[in-house]
Amino acid sequence: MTERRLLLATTNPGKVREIRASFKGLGLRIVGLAEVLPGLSFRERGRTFLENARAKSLYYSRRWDGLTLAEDSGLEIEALDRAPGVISARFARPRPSDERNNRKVLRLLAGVPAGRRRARFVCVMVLSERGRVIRTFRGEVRGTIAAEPRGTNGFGYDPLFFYAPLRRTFAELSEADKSRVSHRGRAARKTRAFLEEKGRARAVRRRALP
Ligand code: ITT
Repeated sequence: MTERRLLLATTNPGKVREIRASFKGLGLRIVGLAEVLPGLSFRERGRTFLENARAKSLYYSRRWDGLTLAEDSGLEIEALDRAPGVISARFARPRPSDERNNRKVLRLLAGVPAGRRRARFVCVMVLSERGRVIRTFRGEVRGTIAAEPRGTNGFGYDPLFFYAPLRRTFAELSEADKSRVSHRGRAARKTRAFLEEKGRARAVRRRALP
């Protein structure tokens, strides 16, 4: 029996680490873009996480014969009218980096009091196969933007994202603890449950074959 493969269609190593951990033991071989579609890149143009995640997932799934999972995610800050949102990765143009993006957030929030620094992370995952969307999954988590970066784990805006129930920024959490509460962890668990169900249905169909 051939092992079923799932393409994790993201160029972000932080996402790859977290999603791989969430899918451990799932019984699918998880492959990355560099392995099966080297050299391809997708440019995001959508206005919502869903639009971007769908377009990304379909772009790669049309070029490869198997399950494809892409996700679009980002940080929405209430006091900034939900910026950076879909441009989270590219916020500090023209040369964005995690550090510059974080500095820009702090600059824009200078003088904004603790009570008005509410934010949320959003993650939309889209599972597709051969150019067709199979299902979408969403996760989000609420927090506040800290006055200064804290912690060295994770990636992106994690050092600024303060999660009150654990009294830590996401960059102060272990990967496992972050995953239990994060937008990506939540979306990944829904995706995993769906894939497990789909795997069971597939096994039943196989057994029913004459
Ligand atoms: P792909 O499109 O290749 O997946 P990307 O990093 O460009 O990689 P996005 O367009 O979805 O992906 O941008 C997501 C950005 O949102 C990411 O680069 C971070 O800046 C931020 N972000 C998302 N999830 C995060 C998390 O768990 N912790 C910190 N920052 C996060």
